[in-house]
Amino acid sequence: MARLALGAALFVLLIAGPVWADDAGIVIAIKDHQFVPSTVEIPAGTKVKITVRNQDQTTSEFESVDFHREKVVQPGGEITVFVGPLDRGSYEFFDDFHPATRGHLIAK
Ligand SMILES: [Cu+2]
Repeated sequence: MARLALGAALFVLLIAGPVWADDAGIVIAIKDHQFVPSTVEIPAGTKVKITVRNQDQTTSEFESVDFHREKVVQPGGEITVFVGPLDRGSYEFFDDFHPATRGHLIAK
């Protein structure tokens, strides 16, 4: 039984491993109208998957003029966007429905 489970786990690792490496990305929560974390470092020159989870009771819109993304996030819901490859620098994002809620991607 244990050997079977280990075998299954190894199999999952083998088929899913590379996907995790490419696909894990970054998770940002929206909580009490703050991005958590509000500053996120990403590698420059690489396409990055960003998951935004809205933990508030209000609808948000994850938006960035700097990296040209805009997506509504329902209360309790999540969205994913792919960003980049970006040059080194700081890129602002915000909640378009609560514009005081802001954060930055730092590509380095
Ligand atoms: Cu918008």
